[in-house]
Amino acid sequence: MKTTVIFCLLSLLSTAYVSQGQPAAARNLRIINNPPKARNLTDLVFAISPGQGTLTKSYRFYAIDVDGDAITYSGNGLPNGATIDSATGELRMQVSESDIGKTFSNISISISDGKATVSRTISISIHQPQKYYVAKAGSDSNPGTANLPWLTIKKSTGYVLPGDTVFISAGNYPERVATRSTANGSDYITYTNNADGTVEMRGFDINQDSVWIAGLSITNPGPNISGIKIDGNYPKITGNYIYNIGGNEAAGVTGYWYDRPFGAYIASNHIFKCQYGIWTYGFNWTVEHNNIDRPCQWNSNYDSDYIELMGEGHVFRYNYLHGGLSNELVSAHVDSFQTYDDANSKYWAANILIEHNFCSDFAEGFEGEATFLRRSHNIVFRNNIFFNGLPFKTGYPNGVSPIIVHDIPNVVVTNNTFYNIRYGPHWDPTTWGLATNAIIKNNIFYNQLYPYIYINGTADYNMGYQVQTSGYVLGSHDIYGVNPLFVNPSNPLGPDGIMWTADDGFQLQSGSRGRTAGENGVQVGAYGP
Ligand SMILES: [Ca+2]
Ligand SMILES: [Ca+2]
Ligand SMILES: [Ca+2]
Repeated sequence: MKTTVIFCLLSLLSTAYVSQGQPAAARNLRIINNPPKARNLTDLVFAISPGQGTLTKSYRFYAIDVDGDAITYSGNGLPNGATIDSATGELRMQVSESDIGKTFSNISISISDGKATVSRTISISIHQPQKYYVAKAGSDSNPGTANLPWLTIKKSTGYVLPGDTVFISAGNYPERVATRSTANGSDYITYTNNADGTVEMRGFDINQDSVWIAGLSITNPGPNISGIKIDGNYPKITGNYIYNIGGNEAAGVTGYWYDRPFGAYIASNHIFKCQYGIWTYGFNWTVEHNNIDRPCQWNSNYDSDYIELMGEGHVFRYNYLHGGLSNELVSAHVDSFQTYDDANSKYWAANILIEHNFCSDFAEGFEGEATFLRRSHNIVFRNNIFFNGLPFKTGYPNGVSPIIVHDIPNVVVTNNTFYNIRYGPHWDPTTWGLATNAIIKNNIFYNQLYPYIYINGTADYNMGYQVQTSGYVLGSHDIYGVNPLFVNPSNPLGPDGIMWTADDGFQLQSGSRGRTAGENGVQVGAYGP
């Protein structure tokens, strides 16, 4: 991390010097300090119900420093026994049911980057969780109770505090809801259905921490607007149906890159016919068990992809990315996973784990470019199945490639199954040459032009069938020309329709040579270790 930042700074300095011939301009770059940017330095509310006794509550203040300076956190006037971890910003305190209704005031929280300090005086209130209700038969002059519900979801945002739940009854609510940001906490503010039918609405702008959106149907948010936009930390987005959303960066779920929202949990959503499935604009997101289905190029001026990954520390696992159709993706270069950078956006991706995903109907399984900032690194693909690339252009009957890497070091590709894709994994040697330390091991390649090319790193113990090997540099323990004997590749999920079970079509038959073809005799392909 540190090395990368220094490297970027050096390259910026040398670029400034060479292109302008003015060392003074380079010196200016060095002395500018941006103070920490603190998104959630607000009053806090902790929830506890009668009968719960005493609970330990924790809440993480979260700042970013665009210069990459280390940040420290401190507090003054904290409630008795409360602490703040100077490195992580995590506040911990004991809360008792007898504290319900109390407010601890005049607490000063400071965040420093060693050169500048941002401080704010906050309060911590102790709150008994409440339930609120919204229904089509309600009225916004009601109190929001089960018997006297509100009419709009928006109305509830002025009342809810951490720990509260808003139950929304069946119906169509033609509103876009922005959560307010005056108080934060670690207890979830939950917006969910009232278990009485489909709730359809136009999505959320999440502007505070710990908001949970569950079991809603989201569509029609407006031009170039995503179904759910995350600009708060620790949101949970689960079990929603998000559909028919298009335009510039319009995704089922996205984040606000410049605040680096932290710790989003996005799981078990069905994202259907959106221009992009998910943009992970943030840090440390977990994206799992989502069904990202039939991406669609609604606006032909923009690309369309299943997942765009930006940020650090993300995990993508057990997602099903599939269903793209050539006639709905007209000029889009649809990728299962894509990351890129450019001089304006300052995007990058690092320390990413991509495992146990089923991916089909793509031009590229992964398109990773880091040629501008040269800041992306450490992306791991393991136990994924990339199969049946999307007919892309004349001459590309099965997509282009499962993995294309431009200038990203430490890309690891182990125990994946690649089936019916035009070319093999491809490390681009023509840009800055930074795509070093690649590892490509224990994979299966089936029906593609070549196994892999331009690896600067280690490639070995792979198994290939119906691939051309003549003229390519290959691992000495690779095995070619032997059928890996899949169970039934025409039915990847198998008869039970569930991913990663024993009946899956890309499991290997018991007599398969692939059962022991990997390094140290392990099974190759996605069902190996
Ligand atoms: Ca700074
Ligand atoms: Ca793309
Ligand atoms: Ca199965």
